Amino acid sequence: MVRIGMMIPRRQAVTTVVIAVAVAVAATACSADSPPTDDRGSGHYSIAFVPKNLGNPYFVASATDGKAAVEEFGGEFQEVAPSQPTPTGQVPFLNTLMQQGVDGIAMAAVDPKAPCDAMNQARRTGTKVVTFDSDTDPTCRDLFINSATAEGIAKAQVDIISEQIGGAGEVAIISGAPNAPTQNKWIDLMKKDIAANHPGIEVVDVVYGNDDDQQAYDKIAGLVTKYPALKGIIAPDTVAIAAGGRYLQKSEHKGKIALTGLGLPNQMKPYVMDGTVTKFALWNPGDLGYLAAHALKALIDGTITGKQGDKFQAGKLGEYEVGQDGMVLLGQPTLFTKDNIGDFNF
Ligand code: RAM
Repeated sequence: MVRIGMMIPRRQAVTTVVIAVAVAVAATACSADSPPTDDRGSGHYSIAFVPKNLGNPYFVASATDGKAAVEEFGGEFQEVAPSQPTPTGQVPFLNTLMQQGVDGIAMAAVDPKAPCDAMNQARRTGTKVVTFDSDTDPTCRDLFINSATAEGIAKAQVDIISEQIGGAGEVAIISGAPNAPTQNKWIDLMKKDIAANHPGIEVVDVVYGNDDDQQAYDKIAGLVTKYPALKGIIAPDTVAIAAGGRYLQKSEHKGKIALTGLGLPNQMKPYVMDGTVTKFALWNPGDLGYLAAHALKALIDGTITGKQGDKFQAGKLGEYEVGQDGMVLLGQPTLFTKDNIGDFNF
């Protein structure tokens, strides 16, 4: 990965973002907590989370545990994000955070490239930047805090749908934002796995609900109408799988069209308990936020630089090591069924 060690003068950095300030003022209005002042180096860590958008329960869980981590090590936490996950929507928020001079930013990227200039500008002024959940180009961040391997996530979903439809039939995919880098990687890997190992399955469509419950619901209704022979839906998106559960639960297709993907156990419990959904996967998004906060602390402290082999302590989660391309892996996805879903609360 590329490291940018050179600092630019603070005044120059401020000049660079002057155009963004008007937008940035509006951006801070969405902040959950009051913004920190420029206190870098004061030893009390001002850390900002920038999810894809506000209001997604998945990122609420990440921010809750991220905030807990920041407070554990005596820092100040804020969360800012656009209301919609559009490719450039995060940029003004990043510019504002750079202007505030926060110590660290943890961002879930909506687009692999659109926020890169803003991220690298912030890094040049001394802010540590990690991506979590969804990565950008590796040259734009110090670390990527990844939930699980893309291969493992993709295979888990394909195996479940194949098992549920008896290895044959039409399947559609519904994701979140069309540009979302990590989700697009999972979709690509799922398609390749299906083509190579499940010749009886045909992926008939890929649609996007934009991380919005109603849009996802409408897209799923559209898929069911458009493909009368549809046997299964894969939703690698917590918003879309919950909308799918809600749609199928009340429809004549309940129990006939299989639905799986990545979901929050708390949202999916009703659909699993009544048999609308039988199996899906996810990791703990709270732990992901907690790990991202601790990774930022280690970068800010200078105990790690982000190179492969760097090790750091992540509070209650224990020790983590930086892998290839500056990636830190949380763990493996968990599979949820009627038998274990009651054991989880997120
Ligand atoms: C949604 C978001 C998030 C993704 C999960 C699985 O909540 O799009 O980025 O990782 O689903």
